[in-house]
Amino acid sequence: MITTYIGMGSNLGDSQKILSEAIVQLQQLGTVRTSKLYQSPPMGPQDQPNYLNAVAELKTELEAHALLDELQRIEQESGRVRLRHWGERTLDLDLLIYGTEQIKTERLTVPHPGVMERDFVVIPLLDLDQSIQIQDQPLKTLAIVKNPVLDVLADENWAKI
Ligand code: PH2
Ligand code: MG
Ligand code: MG
Repeated sequence: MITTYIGMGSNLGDSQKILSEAIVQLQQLGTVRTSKLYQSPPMGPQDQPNYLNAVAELKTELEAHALLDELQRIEQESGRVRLRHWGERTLDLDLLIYGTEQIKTERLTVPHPGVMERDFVVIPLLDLDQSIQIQDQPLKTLAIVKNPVLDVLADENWAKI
């Protein structure tokens, strides 16, 4: 069993419903715990709505690329719309961390590049495990943890229907 972390984002449609339904799908792949649910100003083009962001911890037997296939299937089945690079989308599922593995293939880079610069990823990761490290860097010591520009919308039970 590998402990993985999936970054979740949505800023089109009924984002909380879309993210909740994605959690139900992730539960088919293993055992899931959710972070709190956050609202976050857009990184990238500013003329797009705020995002809802969260992170799911998934304990799974799936190999990393098989997990990526499943995440892309869930994105597509949610009716994913992605309008532009860094732009608005109905559902984004990013494989952030896969155990302690470092993976670099054409399809997949893990740990996900940019994790450490994004408060909307780091803060929810810390909800799930205060001791998470990436390449020997404990996330809780990062400067962005001190001044996050995130609002908590709901506690970790947000996805329970
Ligand atoms: N995702 C993007 C682009 N910008 N900004 C925030 N706050 N949260 C996101 O999840 C996000 C973003 C493209 O995936
Ligand atoms: Mg993303
Ligand atoms: Mg993505």
